[in-house]
Amino acid sequence: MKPITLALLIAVSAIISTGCSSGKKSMNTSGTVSLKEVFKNDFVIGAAVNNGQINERDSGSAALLQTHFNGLTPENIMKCEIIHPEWDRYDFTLADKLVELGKKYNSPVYGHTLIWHSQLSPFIQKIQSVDSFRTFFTEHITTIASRYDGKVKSWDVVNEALNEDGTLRKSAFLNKLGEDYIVEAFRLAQKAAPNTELYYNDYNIEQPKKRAGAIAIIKKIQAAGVRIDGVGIQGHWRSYNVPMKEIEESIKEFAALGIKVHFTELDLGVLPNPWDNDAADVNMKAEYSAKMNPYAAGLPDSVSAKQAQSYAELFQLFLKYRKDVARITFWGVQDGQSWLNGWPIRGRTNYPLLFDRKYQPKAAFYKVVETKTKPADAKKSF
Ligand code: 9MR
Repeated sequence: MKPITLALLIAVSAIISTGCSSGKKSMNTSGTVSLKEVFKNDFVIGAAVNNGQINERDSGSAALLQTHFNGLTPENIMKCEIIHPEWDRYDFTLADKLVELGKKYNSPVYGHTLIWHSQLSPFIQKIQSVDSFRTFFTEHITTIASRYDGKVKSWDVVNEALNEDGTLRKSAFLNKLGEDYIVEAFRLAQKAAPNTELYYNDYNIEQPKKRAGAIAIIKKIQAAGVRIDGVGIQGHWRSYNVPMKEIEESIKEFAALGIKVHFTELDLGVLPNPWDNDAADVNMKAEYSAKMNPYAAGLPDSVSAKQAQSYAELFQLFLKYRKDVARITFWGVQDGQSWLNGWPIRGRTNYPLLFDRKYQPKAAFYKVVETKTKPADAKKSF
């Protein structure tokens, strides 16, 4: 599509979606279409926030966060290495700031994450005995979950415990505590945070084998009489390669367990993947080459349009299952912030989100809005 055609399309869809009566209800006071307003009867629209956004050093993001989003997830600052840097030292500075920001923006905070094999503090590697490890595990969960009970909406209690084949990932937790560590983590979180929702969170759990592993985990927690309120399907997929059938099946199967489904880290990257898969393992790395960074000078309209179509199809599915889907959180606010600019190859220019580097809504933004305000048009491809 020529730039002028895309610009026209965006302008027209903006006029249409703000001009129709349902569109008007979806506008905020400044007349902008607002995602959180558009989907307010369907699900929470969240965003992951980084240090600059939490410290309010990024005015462009601050405006978008307040206009479009009604859920905040810390991209990094509640992870072990930041919040619990040493055995007997916690640093709640940024987490407390985030809670304050949530109040200011009227956006609940979705805590991420209590137990994860990655981004652990260095002291944990040095713990030798099982007893000491159990003490760390118990105190880590209890201290953090109790401090924020009633202040955060939820916790990803355990993050990414599964391998692709549905078996449990080898981690310090599995190694030291055995496979019951997941149920134990939820038991401790439940005790420390009775007013906080508790989720299991992972990537690729829409895929059949890994999904079966997640279902087994959830059933085990439930069979132990321990509370689990939801599952987080991360959603790091690739534009025009979104596993729609598996996602639909997953929503049905997870909802049948009596828990809510959250899409917790949504982004649809547009760059080639060296292994041609949808992994999100932060340890996977590949070499830079210009061929692997094809859109450094800008996103071609054709790619932008395909991405918009993928987002629209996804949101149509989310709306179909709006009773079961509680939240859609994007993994970042605008393209420049995304982890996908640095993973799995450093120094690339990716475009996975709904807002561009200048904080402007992209074609995907308008297509997503249309799924609600003009569903018939959203179905048409560009
Ligand atoms: O987006 C996060 C990035 O800034 C960090 O460097 C990375 C390191 O662990 O973690 C990223 O977030 C991950 C999330 O916490 C869990 N699921 C996969 C996400 C992308 O790697």
